[in-house]
Amino acid sequence: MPTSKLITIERHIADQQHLHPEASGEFSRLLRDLTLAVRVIQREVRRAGLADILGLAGEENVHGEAVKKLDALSNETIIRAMRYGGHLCAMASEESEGLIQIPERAEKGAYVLLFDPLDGSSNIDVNVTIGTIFSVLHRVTPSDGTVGTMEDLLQAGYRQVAAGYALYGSSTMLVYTTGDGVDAFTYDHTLGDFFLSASGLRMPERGKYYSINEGNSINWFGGTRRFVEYLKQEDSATGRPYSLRYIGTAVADIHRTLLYGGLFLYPADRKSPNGKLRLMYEVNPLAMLIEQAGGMATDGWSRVMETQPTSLHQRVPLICGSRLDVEDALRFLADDRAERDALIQQ
Ligand code: P6P
Repeated sequence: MPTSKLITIERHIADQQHLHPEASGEFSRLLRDLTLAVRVIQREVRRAGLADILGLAGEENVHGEAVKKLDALSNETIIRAMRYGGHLCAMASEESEGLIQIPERAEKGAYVLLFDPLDGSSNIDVNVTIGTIFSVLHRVTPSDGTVGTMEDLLQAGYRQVAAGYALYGSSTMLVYTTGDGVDAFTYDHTLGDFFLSASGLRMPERGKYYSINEGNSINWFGGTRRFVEYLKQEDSATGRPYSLRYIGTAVADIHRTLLYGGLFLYPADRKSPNGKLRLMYEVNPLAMLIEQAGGMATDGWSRVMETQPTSLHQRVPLICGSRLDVEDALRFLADDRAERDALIQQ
């Protein structure tokens, strides 16, 4: 929880490594390089308005979505910061169609990195919080210095060794887990470093917020509709009605959910039976953080990190947050399973 100690992220990473004498230090160096990339991205995000790098880069990403310049810049920054570090054998990004090769002359490491370089890019031009999301897995092919493969990337979320996000809001934060709880760091611009601001984040068992795009309600399955109506009913014994908070940047909505509890939902619906969010570099890392903070992360029916990936950019529904709130949601959404499965089998 809140900490009064003055600990930089570098010191924290070193301390955490010290707890694992068997660690080679490769993982620590990976996190250190990733932190550098976040420092560069946050600088560009902070000066976007001044540097006139807002607006479209004139490109389209793999999903046919207009790419804004900051997206492209963030993507390049992470790739440049990580590809020669010697920790990775492959990477994947929302902004890149396939596997991102580690250069031939670069040393190949034991990990793979998947990331969304700038989540919430539709909010860039209106100065609403955006973020970077990352997921780290250990390669499954032999760690023999060879390049990684799609098999190394397409692993279920429960196999992640680290996950986290950077949040470019009123302050810049870095929140991550290596499987031993969730720690949060806040950037001090005057010193140019991240300082530990909360250690061992735990979310409440139940919250008072729900977070969903009500504009999609016309497409919701019956169970989803009944659950949201349930949350809006007056019942002081169960703290209802809940309040709606929806920023439209998953990292920001999840950050609030981590701190205050409640629910974040991007459910399956009749128009998008697999939801919208991407499994590999949005849902899996966010789900690991939610679980590490004592919450639950599902696809509406089962633990989402059990999902066996079939492609880099596949979408998956996400219903996550405080344990008691998610359990309530699952009871309602059970009614939607058959209709949803019928749609995805078409
Ligand atoms: P909608 C941002 O584009 C994003 O991928 C997530 O960060 C966010 O939660 C979601 O899309 C918002 O989608 O359909 O509500 O605008």
